[in-house]
Amino acid sequence: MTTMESPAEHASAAASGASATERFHADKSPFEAVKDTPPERVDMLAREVLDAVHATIRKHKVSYDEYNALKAWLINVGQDGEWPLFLDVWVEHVVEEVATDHRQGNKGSIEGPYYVPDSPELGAVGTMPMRENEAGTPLVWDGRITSTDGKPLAGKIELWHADADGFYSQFAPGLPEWNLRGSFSTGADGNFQITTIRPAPYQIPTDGSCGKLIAAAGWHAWRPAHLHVKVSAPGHESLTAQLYFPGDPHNADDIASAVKPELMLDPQPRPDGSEAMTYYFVLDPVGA
Ligand code: MBD
Ligand code: FE
Repeated sequence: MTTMESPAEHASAAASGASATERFHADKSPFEAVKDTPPERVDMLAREVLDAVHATIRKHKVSYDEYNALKAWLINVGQDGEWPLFLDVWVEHVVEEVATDHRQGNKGSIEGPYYVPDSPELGAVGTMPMRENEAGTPLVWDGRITSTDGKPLAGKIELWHADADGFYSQFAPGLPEWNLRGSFSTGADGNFQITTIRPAPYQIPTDGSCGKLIAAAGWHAWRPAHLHVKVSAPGHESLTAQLYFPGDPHNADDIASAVKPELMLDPQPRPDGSEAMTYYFVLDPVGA
């Protein structure tokens, strides 16, 4: 036994929620991007959301006790820092669907709360930062970035994923800062080869407010195992996606509703115990 803290013992909803909330504020200036939104649109969106809430209350005769429980729960979501988790799990998938509806190239999926920019640059062929003896089946992934017309693209893949215990670096304690986070840049041939390990299925924190809703509603908290990517190339729309593994019991009932058939991988076992796979990305030219 070592005395090093294991994330499993010390990970908490409040700690990962606080990190995700802090990360969101550090990366984005969300109000700047919508500062020219006309009041008519704000009025319409706010009114229709409130109308839907009112209709639900009337339809189901929501009581004062239920209203007060909701009020307390919403306050707690903020205190736990779980707004990024709540929104990305239960809302973002529809925003992503609307935003990428026009694309001819690769299907996308939600970003989720655990992206961190500026991960270590590893070239076109490289191994993800990981601990010595990192647990999990080694994965060797050959791929290419092309445009919708088939032309290879010099671009960049940012990859981040959970470890074999389902923990993300920078959001669970005890992990090296950039563990299983890396950036890969392709040359003009668009080709890359990434070595990493298979992540575990991910259970969203059960000890915070999102977990409380899940338990109270009798839902489960699982996302299937997944790799997160952001793929970009000059003159092309950048792609945010997740890739999934066949046979995962939660591919069909992802709590975040973020699985699409086009995002399924096909890893093949190799004699040395690792797995090999290919997955190609197709990006849409800007303004196409
Ligand atoms: C995750 O790892 C994730 O990808 C999403 C969308 C929500 C919670 C945790
Ligand atoms: Fe994830």
